[in-house]
Amino acid sequence: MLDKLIRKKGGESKAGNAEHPELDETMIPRHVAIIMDGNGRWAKKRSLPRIAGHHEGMKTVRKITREADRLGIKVLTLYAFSTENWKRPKPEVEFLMRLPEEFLGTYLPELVERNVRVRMIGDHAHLPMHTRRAITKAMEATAENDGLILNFAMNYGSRAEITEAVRSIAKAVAENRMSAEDIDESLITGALMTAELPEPDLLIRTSGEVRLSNFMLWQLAYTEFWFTETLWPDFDESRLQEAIAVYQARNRRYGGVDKEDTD
Ligand code: V07
Repeated sequence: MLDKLIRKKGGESKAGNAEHPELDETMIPRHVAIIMDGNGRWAKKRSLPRIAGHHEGMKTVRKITREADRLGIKVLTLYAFSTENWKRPKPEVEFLMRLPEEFLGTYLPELVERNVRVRMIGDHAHLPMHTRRAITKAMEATAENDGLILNFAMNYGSRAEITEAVRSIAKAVAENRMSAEDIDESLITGALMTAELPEPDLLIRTSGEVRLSNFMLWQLAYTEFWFTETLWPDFDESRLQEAIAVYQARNRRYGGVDKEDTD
C-alpha cells in the first residue's frame, strides 16, 4: 500500500513509460548489465548476413542508452565482445572491430551532449589499433561527464579479469607491499576492472540463452537476473521497462528484510 502512495504520479505517460506506467522511480536499478545476444539469429530469420544483425544491434545500443539515461540508471554495462568471440570467422571479427568506430563516429557528439561518460572493461591492448583509438578518443572526450556511465565490455572475459587481479595481489605480497592476511573480498573487488563501479543490480540476457558466458562472475554474486527470448536487435524501451518492473516487483517482496536472509 505504502509503495503506491510513495510512487510518483503523472508525467510518465508523456515521458514514455507507456507500457509500464507502474515503474517506481524511487527504485530504479543503479547498474544494469546486458548480454546482447541474438544478432546473428535476427539476421538469419531475414536471410541477411550475420553482420547485418550486428549492425542493427548497434542501433539498439543507442536506443537503450538513451532509455537507460531517461530512466535514471547510473551505469549501463554492455557485453560487446568477449574473449571467446575471436574464434568467429575472420571477416565477422573484422566487421565487429569496426563497430565501435562507426558507433562513436555517429553518436559521440550526442553522448557528449547528454553528459554520458564512455568507459570500457576488458583487454584493450590486444584490440586492433583503429578500434582502440576510437574508444580512447571517446573516453577522453567524455572523461569529465558525470551523467550515465556507458561501460563497454570489449575483449572481456571474467576469468581473465579475476586472474589478472590475483596476479597483481600476489605481486604485491611477493614484493612485501602487503601480507597474505590482508587479502579480503573488498581488496579483490578493488583489483577488478570494475573497481570504480557499483555492482550490477540487474543482469539482462536477450535471445533465450540462460548462461553467464564468462561475464562479470564476481560482480554478479548478488545481482537479479532477467532473461528474455527477444533478440537484441528487437529489444526496445518497453522491454527494458519490463525488466525493471520485474526487478522492482522482486525487490518489493523483501520489504525491509535482507534479500539474502529470506527462506
Ligand atoms: C557491437 C552491436 C551490439 C550487439 C552486440 C554485437 C555487435 C556498440 C559497440 C561499441 C563498443 C565500444 C565503444 C562504442 C561502441 C560495439 C562491438 C560490437 C565489438 F566504445 N555496438 N557494438 N562493439 N555490436
